[in-house]
Amino acid sequence: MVIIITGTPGTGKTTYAKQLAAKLGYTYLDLNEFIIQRGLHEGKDPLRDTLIVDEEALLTALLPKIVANPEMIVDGHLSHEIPKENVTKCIVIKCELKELEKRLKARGYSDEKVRENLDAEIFDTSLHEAEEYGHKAEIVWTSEKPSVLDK
Ligand code: DAT
Repeated sequence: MVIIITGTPGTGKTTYAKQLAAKLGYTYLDLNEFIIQRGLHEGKDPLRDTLIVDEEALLTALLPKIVANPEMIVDGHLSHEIPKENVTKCIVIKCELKELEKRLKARGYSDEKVRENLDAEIFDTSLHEAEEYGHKAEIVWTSEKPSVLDK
């Protein structure tokens, strides 16, 4: 079973993914680390302070690894770009906005980067992208779920 854990930065992907990997005895893969170690990016986008990822090269490097070890948890906000044929389960991690803002500020993110990530969370960007890639996403909240939402 290959489980992908996606969501806005700061929502709690890594915490959840590592706990799940330990519980299931699965291999944990940090997709950002993988991208950096293999040089699967074209540097940093100076405006957004994020890596410009070579998505085609990422899949070429990643898919054989997943096929070779199907008991894997893949943690990263790009993990939903893995084709659905190679994924058993897609989990989108979500977090209430005030709590997410606190977490992002605690990371020392600029106001702009905090805003950008809050917007991504408000618009459910990860969830929509995951669905666009054909994944049937399951949502996990790492904060108290906002009462007005029924997700
Ligand atoms: P991500 O991998 O999505 O960037 P993370 O796992 O690094 O997120 O967590 C971001 C911060 O939030 C970190 O300080 C730990 C905290 N956190 C994660 N899951 C949590 C939870 N279920 N309850 C409270 N805090 C949590």
